[in-house]
Amino acid sequence: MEFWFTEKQTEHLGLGVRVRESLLVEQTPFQELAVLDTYQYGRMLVLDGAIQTTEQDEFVYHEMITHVPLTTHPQPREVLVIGGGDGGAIREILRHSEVRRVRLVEIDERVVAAARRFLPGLSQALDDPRAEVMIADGAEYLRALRGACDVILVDSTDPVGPAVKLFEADFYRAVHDALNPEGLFVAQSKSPYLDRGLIRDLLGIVRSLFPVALLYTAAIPTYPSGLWSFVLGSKVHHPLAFEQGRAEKLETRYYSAEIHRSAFALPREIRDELNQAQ
Ligand code: AG3
Repeated sequence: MEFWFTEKQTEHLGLGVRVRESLLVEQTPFQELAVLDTYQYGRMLVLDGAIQTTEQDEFVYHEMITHVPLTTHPQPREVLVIGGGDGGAIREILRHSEVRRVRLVEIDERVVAAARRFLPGLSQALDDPRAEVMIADGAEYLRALRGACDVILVDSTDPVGPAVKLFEADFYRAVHDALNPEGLFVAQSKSPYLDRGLIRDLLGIVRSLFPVALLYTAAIPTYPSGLWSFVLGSKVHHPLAFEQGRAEKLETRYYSAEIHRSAFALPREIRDELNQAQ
């Protein structure tokens, strides 16, 4: 008998994955959490029916949410991750020798527990001496960090449940205040094909707060539409003025100096729509 999990990506579109074994299904205080062993993508972390990461394609997302901002900053010492309890972003951040400390604030301790148990390739990084894991509401935690961070990453779920406020102006004002005068941030911002309105609004918020506000993309096979986006906001440093040598030195599978540059080139229609919204 075949078992399939389908992420309902829109009202009318689903991505079906054949499941070898369901390893965990649990209702946490925040969301429904599942870990599935799939034939195509290996183990898969699912929150409220949305695929968060898989063993086979997680490297694209985690490399792109981390190395673009970290290479943009000339000296990223203090890094904060909001969400990302699986540890994948931390693993990539720790490849940067400039980083002295990376704090992770995850709201749902069950996500960390599930990753520790089923996704060691990601979660092992959480035990690194430079990493600190905190179980707390990232939006609250941020308010205590006035000017303390060089780079902030928002590795959240989509705006449902606990993540809704991570897409609102108030939160980005707090991100701005938690960054030091040369700081910058990146947040995952869904699909340019399916979520254009959300991206336009988010970019509008970021433009009103940061002199540098840009969108970049990466091809991620298991996320809705396969094309994913990230919003970057920076107080000083421009991502296209990055140090290529540092980018090329990193041990990566997707990210490179070329990818860093080309990720900011948007399909014409999307570019024009976002420019108009300015
Ligand atoms: N966070 C972003 C996942 C968004 C996926 N959305 C969806 N499948 N509808 C990923 C967390 C990985 N550290």
